[in-house]
Amino acid sequence: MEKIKNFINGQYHDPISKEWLDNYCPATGAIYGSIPNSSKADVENAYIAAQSAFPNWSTTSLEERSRLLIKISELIEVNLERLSEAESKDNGKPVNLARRIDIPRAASNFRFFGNAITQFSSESHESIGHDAINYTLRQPLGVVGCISPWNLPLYLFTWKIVPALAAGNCVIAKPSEITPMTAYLLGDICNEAGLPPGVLNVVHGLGTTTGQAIIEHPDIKAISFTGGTKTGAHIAKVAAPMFKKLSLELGGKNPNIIFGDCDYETMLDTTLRSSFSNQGQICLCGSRIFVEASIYDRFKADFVTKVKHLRVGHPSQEDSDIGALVSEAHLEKVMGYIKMAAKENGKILCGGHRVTVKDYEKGYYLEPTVIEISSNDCTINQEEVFGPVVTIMPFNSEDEVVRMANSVKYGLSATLWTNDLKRTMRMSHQLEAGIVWVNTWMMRDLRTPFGGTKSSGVGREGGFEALRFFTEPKNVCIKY
Ligand code: TXE
Repeated sequence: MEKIKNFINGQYHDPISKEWLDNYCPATGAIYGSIPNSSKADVENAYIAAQSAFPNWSTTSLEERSRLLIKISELIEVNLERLSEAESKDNGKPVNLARRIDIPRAASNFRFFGNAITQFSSESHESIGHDAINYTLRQPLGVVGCISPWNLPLYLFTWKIVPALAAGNCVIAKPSEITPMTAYLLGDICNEAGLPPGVLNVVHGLGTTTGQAIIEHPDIKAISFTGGTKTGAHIAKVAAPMFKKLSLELGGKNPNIIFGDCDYETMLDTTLRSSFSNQGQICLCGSRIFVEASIYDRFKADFVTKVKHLRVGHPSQEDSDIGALVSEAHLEKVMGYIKMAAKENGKILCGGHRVTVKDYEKGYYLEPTVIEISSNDCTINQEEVFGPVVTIMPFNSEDEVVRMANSVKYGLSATLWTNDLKRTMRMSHQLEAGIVWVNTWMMRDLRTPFGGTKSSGVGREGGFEALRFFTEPKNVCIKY
């Protein structure tokens, strides 16, 4: 049994309450470890450590901060295999996905922001005619809170903590209680790299206990959160009276819009990925597929054939395309949506059932599922399912598909398949989304702004946007 501990002031600690939670392996359904359910007292200890580390860390030179972050990046790469296996076991994702995407991206996050901070500059404005000059300081906020979800555990955990650290803040971070393992392992890596104690503190536990203690803490200056829309709304409500800075990256219900003039084979392969990567548990997945009527029947036949060939299997097997969903509760929630879609006249073209994987009968496996629908208003097209489930329906005109694409409460990403430049330009303006991909999906350049509109969140992460979020601009006006 693996016992996870809190990482506070550079050391591992049991929770003060001695309260532990079970940690499940999604591939087997078995308990394989325990994690602290940290209380307010643990968060307070983390705060004291972070607050004590802040004066030195915030005045550490940019070169030294950069060196340390890049060193951590290198150590993540050294530990690639160990971290990939841990991520796969904890989350249920295929190990080959963790090895190709999750862990390399965590390393990239450290390298990218380690470099970006040395390029981050502020502005100056000369007030001509008034003999004055203004310049803007970009000061770190102090102690900040980072709360991350279970779908891309180390990838999103580091996406939050690294810009905060690069900008000179000290961090209290909480990974999801469902996938705590790689954030736990990161503590040792930070120590090996020489990150000073207290600069990064990791507390584990339930959102309603540990997470709540972080968001309620009066001296934690900002919260960077990725998770469900409902939790995001709750955090906004709790944080508002304390005027905490908030960055909220929430759910998505993203359209994947396919026109007849697209590069068909590339579109088909990418659509398979954008539908089912990570068991469909990525906020950017294109779960609503709209296909121009002229190619609808062809697409439907080809897509369903490809989906039927996807291999659901134990995540440690290299040839598994689809691993296990993250938890039993989540599996049931996703299956509930499939049942509801069928009730609302959705036609299940393939999938729809729990899969029994030999020797791992209690694992949380689900067939990749394609549902044909006739209206964008049905529940499965309006609510975030967050599983290996997509809908398809035809459209007849650009206006009609833009209207349907925008007719949801979410606005995270949209994907467009067309070779018509004018249409691309028009629709990129019209689609209500923080990110529009044209003829590709999930191509990420870490310099670009990342985040959503409407119920998909507030604020942007990525590049200098993240460094701006984690700093306070202060204008200094000097009359000479
Ligand atoms: O998320 P929660 P859940 C969506 C997806 C999923 C749904 C719910 O649709 O089905 O959200 O997932 C912490 N104060 N996404 O319930 O609860 C929690 O401990 C402070 C989209 O797992 O939002 C975890 O660390 N923190 C998403 C984190 O919030 C609290 C990724 C996210 O958990 C808290 C995941 C509280 N009161 C789910 N309550 C995306 N945008 O990528 C919970 N938490």
